[in-house]
Amino acid sequence: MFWIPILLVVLPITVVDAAQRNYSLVLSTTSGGTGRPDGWPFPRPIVLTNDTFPGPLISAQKGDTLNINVTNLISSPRVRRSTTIHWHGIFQHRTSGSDGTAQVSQCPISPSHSFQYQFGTDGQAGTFWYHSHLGTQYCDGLVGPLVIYGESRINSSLECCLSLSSDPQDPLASLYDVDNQNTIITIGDWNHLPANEAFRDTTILQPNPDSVIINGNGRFVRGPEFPVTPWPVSVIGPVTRNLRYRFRIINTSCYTFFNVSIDKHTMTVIEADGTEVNPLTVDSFTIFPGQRYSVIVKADQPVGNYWFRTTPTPNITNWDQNKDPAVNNAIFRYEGAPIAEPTTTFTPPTKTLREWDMVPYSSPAPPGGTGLPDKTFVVPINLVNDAMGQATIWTLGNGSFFGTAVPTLMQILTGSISAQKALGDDNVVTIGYNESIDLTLVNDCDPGVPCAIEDNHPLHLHGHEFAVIQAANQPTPNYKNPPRRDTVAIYNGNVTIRFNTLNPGPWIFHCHIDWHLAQGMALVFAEAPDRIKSGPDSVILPPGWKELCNIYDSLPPDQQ
Ligand SMILES: [Cu+2]
Repeated sequence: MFWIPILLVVLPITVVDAAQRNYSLVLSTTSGGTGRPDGWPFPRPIVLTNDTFPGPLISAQKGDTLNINVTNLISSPRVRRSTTIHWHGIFQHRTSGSDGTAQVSQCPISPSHSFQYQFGTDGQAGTFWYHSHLGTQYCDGLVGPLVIYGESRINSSLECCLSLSSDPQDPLASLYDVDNQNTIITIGDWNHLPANEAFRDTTILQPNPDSVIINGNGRFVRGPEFPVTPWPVSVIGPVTRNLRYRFRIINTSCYTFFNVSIDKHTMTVIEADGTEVNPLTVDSFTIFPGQRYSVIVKADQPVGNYWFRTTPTPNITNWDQNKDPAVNNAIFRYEGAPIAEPTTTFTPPTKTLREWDMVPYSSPAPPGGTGLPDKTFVVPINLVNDAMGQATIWTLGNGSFFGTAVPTLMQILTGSISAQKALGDDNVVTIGYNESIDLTLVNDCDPGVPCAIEDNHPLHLHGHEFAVIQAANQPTPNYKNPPRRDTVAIYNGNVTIRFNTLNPGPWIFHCHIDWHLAQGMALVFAEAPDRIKSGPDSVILPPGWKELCNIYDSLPPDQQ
């Protein structure tokens, strides 16, 4: 018998400080013939970030600080000229001034001006995104992915990290081989008119989108009026046979939700909205605006092309998918497959993700605990008309929120919103420190019949993740190990969520259908206002934050 010497492998453990990650984003608008991501023959202006739509990947390692300089060179008069950028899902502890929400956490960045967002990522890791939070400007293209990878990559340069095959610090890393820039998928909807023109008639609830855009590209329905040559559709991959891919999927839509599936492949869900979950294998899932999922897909089918399907609701194009399946979908391509469109057909799913089946991988108890909450708010959603009958207005809770001339954060810092402030007609709700809060979200659907499409609202809370104690249509509440996320859909049923108030700041809670937000479907929690002003949780403002308002307020309306 041979004795095999045991080789002791000692892994080096390096403790390093979190890095400062510096980014520069320059915003501009397309001109000429480039503004047609779906082949529609009439170009329109698109807001570009560093000359691309969607914007470039911003990535960091867990614990890093991000310093993101935004320069506003948006010049088209057909889109909103000023801007803000929100970092969706980032808690912004002590940095609510960098949350990027117009008239809540800052005044907008005026044309030809810059502002640097500065925020830590604390213990967060996962899939996030960024988008304009001024008016309906993100519908004009200001969207992009933001990914925070695990801490073991801290020593590496960014170039190195993006080519790493997987994240060794991720507790679920053994489940996948590839997780990089090419496995991030943004799915959005698109209008052939700029947002302000598409939604000029505010008596409608929202404009209908014209096409589905995957990673910035899609195909408009060709018809007899516009016989353009087939527009190229996005390609996911090429994937290498037998490797396992972590796809990070982000819904950047202004209205549309999608049923996602890949012909002949299953998907194992491991993350929702920045929280890893116990792996759950499904063959389709629904993703609402603002939400993210990480799914692992094993390339275990014969080399070829398969449809990556993102079936939209509403049915944007009234399109028979058998006629031109490239409408709405992307190509999932294997290495070695011909450069051709797939011929695979749709198989109805047998296992669709149910939101309440997701269990957080670590710390499964809800923020705020498993017992009774300190406070419960019933938050009804209603549709009303304005006094003149000239606009539809949504209410969330006791009223609507349209922003105030002085941002909520500035009002708190100057003392005009105190801890004692009662809920007023401005729809700002003061909440205390270290409370567990349940929100019962009550939809506006007619009883006894399925909700209308526009009555399904993905609601997003800034500054927090929350537990979904009872998802829409979930038979019984789960106080023990409910899913945690930052955007939840009221979808054919009421929803109860729970969060705790350990993050002082003004946090907007709003519908992520951007058209509904523009029509007032929002409220603002002024969380522990006294602690925003002073003490260990007090806000640290980026340079130039206060000056934003003076510059913006002096602009003529067409520059705002
Ligand atoms: Cu809504």
